[in-house]
Amino acid sequence: MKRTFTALLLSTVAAVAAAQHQHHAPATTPAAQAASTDFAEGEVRKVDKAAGKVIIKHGEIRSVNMGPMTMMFDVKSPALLDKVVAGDKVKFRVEEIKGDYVVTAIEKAK
Ligand SMILES: [Cu+2]
Repeated sequence: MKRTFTALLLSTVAAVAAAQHQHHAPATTPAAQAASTDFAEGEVRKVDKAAGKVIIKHGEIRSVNMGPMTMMFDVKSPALLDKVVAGDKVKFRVEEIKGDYVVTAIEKAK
């Protein structure tokens, strides 16, 4: 009995550890959905307008349950990248669209 419990406990710990590493897991809670219009803060590292991608060092993004990191995002429209260049501090909105994290709005932070 004790051995069974220990095995169960270990598998639970492993599952939790795995979940914590999947920051890109879909946000499924109603609260996260409702917060999808929140703006996150970050700093642009690279703009690739031709590819429609931008690399942003960002803070916490509550709309998609993501902690701070530097990562590449798709953008909804390349035109969104007209007004930002590498080094800009920005506010931006991220939405999860078909499993990808997509920047749907971005503006220079004042
Ligand atoms: Cu991220």
